[in-house]
Amino acid sequence: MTLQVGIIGLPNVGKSTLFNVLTQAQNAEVANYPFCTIDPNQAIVPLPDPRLDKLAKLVGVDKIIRTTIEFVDIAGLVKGASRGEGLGNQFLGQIRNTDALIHVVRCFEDPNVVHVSPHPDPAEDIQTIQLELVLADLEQITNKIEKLSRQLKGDKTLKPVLAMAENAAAHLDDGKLLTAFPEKYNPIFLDLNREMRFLTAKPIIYAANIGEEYLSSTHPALEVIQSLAEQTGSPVIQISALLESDLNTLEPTEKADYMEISGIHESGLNLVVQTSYQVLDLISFFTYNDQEVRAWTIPRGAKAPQAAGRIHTDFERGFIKAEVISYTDFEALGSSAAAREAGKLRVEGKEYVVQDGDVIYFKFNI
Ligand SMILES: Nc1nc2c(ncn2[C@@H]2O[C@H](COP(=O)(O)OP(=O)(O)OP(=O)(O)O)[C@@H](O)[C@H]2O)c(=O)[nH]1
Ligand SMILES: [Mg+2]
Repeated sequence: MTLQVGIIGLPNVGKSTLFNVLTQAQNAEVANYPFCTIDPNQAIVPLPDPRLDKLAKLVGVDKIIRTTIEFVDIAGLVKGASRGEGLGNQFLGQIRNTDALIHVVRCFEDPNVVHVSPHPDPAEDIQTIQLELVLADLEQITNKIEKLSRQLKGDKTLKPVLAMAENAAAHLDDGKLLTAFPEKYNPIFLDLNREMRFLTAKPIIYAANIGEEYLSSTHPALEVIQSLAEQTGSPVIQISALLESDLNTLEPTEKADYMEISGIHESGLNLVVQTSYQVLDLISFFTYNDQEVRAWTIPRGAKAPQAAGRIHTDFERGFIKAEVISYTDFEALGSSAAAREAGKLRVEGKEYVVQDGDVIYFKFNI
């Protein structure tokens, strides 16, 4: 279950630069002209999680297997993309396959890097992109409504589905994102969304790409981005893609020194990956044996058998019980034997809702 996060935005806002930072590999072509990214660049990025490193030390193994997120660098969208402008349809199709979006907003001024309009205007730039996503969804749902209306003649049970589609279409027609749709948790809408994969129903992270001079403070544009983001409850992060990509060319100690001097507390990589994890509503649990420690990803709210099923489908079918130690207890006590002695090893059954950071040993029968 590797989830995919698409990096979107206008041309020349720093998407590929951010992507390169994420992968630490300079394999996406970065160039100072629009549409330099034609083929999607995909990268599997491990989720940094210091708990896992600590766990490896405690149990005395070297091998660490992290969970991953896949990032896709998508070419710049322009006004009219939903009508096919600037290879728009192809790019919108790539976005449809993702689970969440990072919307990169250009907040840096640089006369040497052309922008689609005379000056970057974060609010207007965001709306330009979002309008294209809304129009693309509207086209999809209009087709779906036509199809449903035909099918309804033979199958009356489709009536509530059609009503929901019409309701969502009216919402989109107002220029609004489906993440702000009041019925977004309605099971009928959720089914429709699973089938149609609406672009504007995906969680969004707004990434303000700022010049490094603003890194230790807050860029003035952040407020306006934040007020737009609030409408859908989306997180906003501040990054300096170019600076981070430059930092990656330094030795690790030099990099750490520079970050400290510049007042950068967390690398953009960590911020982007962790925020992605958060909007996807995922948590991690850990397993270990005498060779390795490993992190696994599950949706928040998943129960023990489902977690076991991530490791092997047989584990889910033959699930008997789970021996669970919370990460905090494991770290404090140092080993599973010590945790057991202190009464911190719990035996949990089928209904146990796995918590982020649980260290689990599954008992199963196959
Ligand atoms: N001054 C400055 N330049 C930046 C920054 N981020 C990116 N750039 C430059 O902007 C240019 C375009 O960056 P890309 O990352 O290729 O932009 P993109 O959004 O992927 O563009 P398309 O793929 O064409 O849509 C490059 O010359 C980058 O070096 C930044 O924070 N500050
Ligand atoms: Mg690019």
